[in-house]
Amino acid sequence: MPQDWPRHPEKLIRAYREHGFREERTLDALLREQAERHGDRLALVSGADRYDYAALDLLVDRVAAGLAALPVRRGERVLLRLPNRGEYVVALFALLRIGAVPVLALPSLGPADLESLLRTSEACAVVTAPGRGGGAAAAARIGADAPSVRHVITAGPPEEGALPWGSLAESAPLPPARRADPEDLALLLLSGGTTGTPKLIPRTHADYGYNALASARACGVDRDAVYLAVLPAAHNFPMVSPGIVGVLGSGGAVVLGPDPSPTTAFALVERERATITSLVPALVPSWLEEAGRTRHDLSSLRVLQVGGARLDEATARRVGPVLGCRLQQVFGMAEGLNNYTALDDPEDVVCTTQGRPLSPADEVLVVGEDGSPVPPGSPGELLTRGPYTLRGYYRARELDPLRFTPDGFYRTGDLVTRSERGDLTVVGRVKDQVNRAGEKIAAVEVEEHLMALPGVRAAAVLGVPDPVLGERSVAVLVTDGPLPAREEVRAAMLERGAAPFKVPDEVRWAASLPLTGVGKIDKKRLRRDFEGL
Ligand code: OOB
Repeated sequence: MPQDWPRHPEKLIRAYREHGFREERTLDALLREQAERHGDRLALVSGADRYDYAALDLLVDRVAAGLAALPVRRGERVLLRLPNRGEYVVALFALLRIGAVPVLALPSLGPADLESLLRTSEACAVVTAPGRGGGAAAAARIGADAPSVRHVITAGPPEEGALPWGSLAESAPLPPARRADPEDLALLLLSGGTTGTPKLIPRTHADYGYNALASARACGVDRDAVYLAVLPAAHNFPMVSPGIVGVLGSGGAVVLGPDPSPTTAFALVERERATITSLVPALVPSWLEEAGRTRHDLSSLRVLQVGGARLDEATARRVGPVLGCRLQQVFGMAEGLNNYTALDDPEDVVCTTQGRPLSPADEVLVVGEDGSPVPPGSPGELLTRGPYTLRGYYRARELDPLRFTPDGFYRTGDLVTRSERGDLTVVGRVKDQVNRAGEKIAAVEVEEHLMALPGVRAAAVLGVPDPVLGERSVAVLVTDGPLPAREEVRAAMLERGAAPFKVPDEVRWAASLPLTGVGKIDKKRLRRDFEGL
């Protein structure tokens, strides 16, 4: 059988382990250890539910037993499509505890994405719950239709053919099972992607745990931290940078916010005395505005992490004075590499760069178009290799030569500059992607949907600067008849199962699209032609 995913070379893993660059415990053991050490400390808050470490660990044990009884077996994949609710954290650790592999799906994904994830992962179960966008019933139906899926579990209103979440938690806790090997596959994350179908990122206990705990150290997170998670919890940023896993692994408390609006979040900051939270740049202006008029006490907040997309300098400079806390820029990727500005970096570094790699073992190269390194300060593509960066996607070996160098560096597709002292600044992108308010959209995926519209002869999708979203997506269409209105495009794309956030924000007409010498759409020229959009 072909290998599902390429590991780091054995020798390198040994070297990383020797130097403490791989976590030696499984992810669920991190939680268990905290429960044994101080079971009565607060671990998780979700709405009116509060769990100390002992209660959370026991619930994880019960749900693990319930899942094992279905059965969900060691090594089998399970799609989690859950909003920021307690069930997400419990299901995640319960699956890890029985050695099953959670596939983390953001609730904003469309039916087509879910189908593709289920096909690639051959998941045996789906766990879903209604969130802000609803969609749990649709996810349950998709799960029920997928050939690999044997069980659909819903933490919402009863669904025909679905098991209620509550029935899982009624099981007696499992007897201690054989421990998973930390070098085993722990979970699968969704790549932002540049291809038509979503790619899955394999992460092991050893690399994900190291990512989370080393991040906790870099971010000053310890047992006194109270982390407010307002971004969708299945995203890598609120998971391990240091996020839910880093905070629980350090004995701190995680507060799940149901939505990222400042009014909801500020009430939670005050009520739970939150010390750290993380946002994408598109949310920062509304937080700053609301901070000016809120009556909530935000004095507990020590760190605001911002990442996922470019933060402009003017907004960055307002964070400290307005919110009364430190800004930390985070430039990360689900594929691995995390960069942070340090909490004690000079103001200029914090406000104008995206920081430095987390680990001394992270190798970064900034290369020009010919693949050779550029001098400090010059832009080039960021390549990286290290103890927690993937060596290849899951069941997509055909991508290896495109996305990795022969010696194992991951091609991030990000254009960066590196200063003399090693700080990275993201200045652009060579990958064909739109970064819309931190959500990544593969241009080619949207173009495929657009090409299916009647009368569309050619389609190109561009990300153009936007004051609110950072970037908005613009579709440029060559059509036989009249240009379809955005609403028509939206209806057609949703009909085809696309996620709503992937629908272009604007639809434009062109007589033709410029082509490169090899006949591909010349997006650089197209962008120039549409300058001032
Ligand atoms: C995070 O992860 P992904 O996988 O959704 O997206 C990764 C991509 C990067 O390759 C880069 O293009 C962009 O998102 N990005 C940034 C950025 N942080 C990420 N671009 C500019 N400035 C930044 N600060 O987005 C992610 C994962 C872990 C922590 C934080 C973000």
